[in-house]
Amino acid sequence: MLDSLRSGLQGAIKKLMGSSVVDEAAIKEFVRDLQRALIQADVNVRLVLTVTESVQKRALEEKPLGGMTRKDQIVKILYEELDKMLGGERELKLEKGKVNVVVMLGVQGSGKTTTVAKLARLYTKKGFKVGVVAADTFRPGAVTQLRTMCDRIGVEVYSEEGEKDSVRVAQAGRRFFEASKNLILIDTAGRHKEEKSLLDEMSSIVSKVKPDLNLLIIDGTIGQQCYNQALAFHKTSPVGGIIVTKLDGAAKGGGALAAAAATGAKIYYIGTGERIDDLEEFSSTRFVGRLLNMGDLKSLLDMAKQLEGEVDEKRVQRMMSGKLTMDDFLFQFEQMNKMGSLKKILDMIPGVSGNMKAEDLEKAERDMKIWKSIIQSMGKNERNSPEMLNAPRIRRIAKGSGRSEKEVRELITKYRQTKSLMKTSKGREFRQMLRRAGGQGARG
Ligand SMILES: Nc1nc2c(ncn2[C@@H]2O[C@H](COP(=O)(O)OP(=O)(O)O)[C@@H](O)[C@H]2O)c(=O)[nH]1
Ligand SMILES: [Mg+2]
Repeated sequence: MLDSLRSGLQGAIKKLMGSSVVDEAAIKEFVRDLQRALIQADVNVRLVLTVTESVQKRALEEKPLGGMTRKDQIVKILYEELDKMLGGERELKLEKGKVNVVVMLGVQGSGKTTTVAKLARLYTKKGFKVGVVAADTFRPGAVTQLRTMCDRIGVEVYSEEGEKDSVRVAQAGRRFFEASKNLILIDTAGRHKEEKSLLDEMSSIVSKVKPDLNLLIIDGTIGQQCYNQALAFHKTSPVGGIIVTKLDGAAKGGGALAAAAATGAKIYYIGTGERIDDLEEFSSTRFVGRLLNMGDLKSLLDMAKQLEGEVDEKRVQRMMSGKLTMDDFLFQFEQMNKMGSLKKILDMIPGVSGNMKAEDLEKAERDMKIWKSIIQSMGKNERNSPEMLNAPRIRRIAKGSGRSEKEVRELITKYRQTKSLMKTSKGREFRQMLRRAGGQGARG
């Protein structure tokens, strides 16, 4: 799914990564490429402009975080803006302690009835007591369709033979299940060709039944129309969540983004087939990650977050004055390692390459574990003034940490090297890097 959008966005990123300088012209070109990709994928034009304008603004204004290049920073911004457009990471919150009433909104054929059955199945599995109300009173066979599916999964259905008033069925169904269920799903009709009367019917169901949540079911294959359709529903009955169906086919998928943006509601699930289990939880992080071809983008972002908040100023001051305790040493080494892992992640992004080799990284991680255990066996004085570490102390620490004396000596050697390195120009560079990682650099 979403192939055209994916290849468009990835093409834009690749080009950015390949450019020799990231100046205003390069950023603007990147933004134009993004616009083209999004528009080709059927994303609403207004929306495309909103998103790309904020990408451009931030890309021009924000300075990269420590350990990140300008290019990475821009990709990170794009990611964040797309994620924001999709409503971010939120889960559909239904509480078992109360009766949750959910009404389906959507035009005929969008997949409401199928989705009701899928949800009934999923939430039964999650331990909810689910009741389904068949309030599609118009289409012949609608009740049977729902019953057939729900019987198979053992979910009770409320329907009224001969009753033509869908609002009354919805109300009666709610009352019928209120005492025995904690999740009531109301399937509605979408019979009206003419949009206005459909919207009117939806809005009277919503005002009479007073559901906790209006779920908009949108057909992912209708592309550009998604935006207006979602907006029309949202105006009459505020949409609290979205499910995009039929994303298993050749859907362009841009419509899904558009529907979310039109309502400000989050896409909670996507339908990926006609069978009852073809319902996937929607994660915008994963979705955008897939679009941008960075399965591990999330880890990259987490890492950036960690780097942002981690350096404490006192420690940096102390280290800059040339003093170095064992704890500082370990801390510094950990920071370096983090940069290393960050590089590893950056390596996965097309066009970017870190220069840390995998073996180096593994060794560093191994060393760090060993050193940590050794340092933990030192007394406070020993940690603060490692010069006092003589042979008997080394023996004691080796014993206490379950490490060999050789390993303890190696650590001390590494510590001494680092300490003298801190006084050289390279050390200065490193201290600057630590400072940047501390966030000062990011803010200028
Ligand atoms: N491929 C695919 N088909 C779906 C999906 N959801 C629903 N459908 C099909 O779309 C058609 C209309 O679905 P239905 O639930 O009756 O829509 P309603 O009119 O809104 O109730 C049916 O043939 C469903 O099998 C989906 O996620 N993927
Ligand atoms: Mg139906």
